[in-house]
Amino acid sequence: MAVPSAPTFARPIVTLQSHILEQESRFPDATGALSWILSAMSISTKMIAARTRRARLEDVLGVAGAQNVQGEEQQKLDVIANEILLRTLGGREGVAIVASEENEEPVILRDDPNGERRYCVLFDPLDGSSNLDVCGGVGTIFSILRHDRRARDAHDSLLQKGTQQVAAGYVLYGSSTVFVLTVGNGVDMFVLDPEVGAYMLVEHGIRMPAASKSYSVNEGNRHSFPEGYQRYLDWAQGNGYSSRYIGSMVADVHRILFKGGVFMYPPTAKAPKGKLRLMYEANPMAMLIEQAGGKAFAAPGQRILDVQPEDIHQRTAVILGSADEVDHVVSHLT
Ligand code: AHM
Ligand code: MG
Repeated sequence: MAVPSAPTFARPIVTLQSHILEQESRFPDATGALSWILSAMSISTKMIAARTRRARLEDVLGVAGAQNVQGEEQQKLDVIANEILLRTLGGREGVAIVASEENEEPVILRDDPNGERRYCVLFDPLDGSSNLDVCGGVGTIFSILRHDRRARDAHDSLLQKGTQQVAAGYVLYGSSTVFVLTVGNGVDMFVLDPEVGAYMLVEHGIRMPAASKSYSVNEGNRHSFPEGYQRYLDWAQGNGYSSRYIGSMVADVHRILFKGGVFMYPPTAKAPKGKLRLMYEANPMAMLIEQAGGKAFAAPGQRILDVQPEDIHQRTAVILGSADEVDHVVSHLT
């Protein structure tokens, strides 16, 4: 009788949870705190994905009637997503401070100067939420920093350069729900299997294309961009570039991560320092893009990750994407 051969597993099934544990096991001194925080991001974003899918049915589209700290109207789902993240992260021992786009002040959860090593988590709970009413892609963006126990207060602990991030990621609630993560050694992508309720690893060590003739910017603002950006757009249009802009940073950056190109949000007359927030939009995206082989600048010679923040809600101009395409933009700005 023939002896059955051992089964071959061409491609092992790896969930986000098992991936996090595997990464943790590489660091013998790890306390497990970061893994618990990432697992909180996993469960929170599954809950937000579920609410997003049911938004029209539960009548939670539209505005909540309040304005956030940026003076922008909060969508009902912005508020729901923010609460989900605050409640989930609030239960994790390893979180010292959380800061959200939706809250003017950071929330101090645990601040024992002699306590365990803990982390700060900054997030935009539902970026691009004005796209929700039209079924457009929206996302959650997050950045994780070490809590500085010697810091005088929460702001002092939070105001660290992007280079200090220990992990960053986003979740895109699109035609599928994808979780893109870096813990500083490359970028991995997981897709939520809605039937199983788990994020499954689908791409490991993502490398973005070095070049692609595509730019992503709100060209309606073109006449109020600094001249260098206008010169770049003239050059790109004369050289056969395509324009792709959704108006949802997570969706636009996700496309660029896989297809290449450059995403920009320049200074405008309305937003002279740029519109996007440094600490929970630009920094996590810049870390992901650099980890995938791309570049991320705020201005010529100014890498986003090197900007010293002075305010947790500070805004910045953003130029990020394929290395060659970012170089083309920057070369027109000087
Ligand atoms: P939000 O955090 O209030 O949702 O705003 C951020 C969004 C980004 O997702 C997107 O890149 C940008 O605003 C779009 O702005 P505009 O409509 O000015 O092009
Ligand atoms: Mg946002």
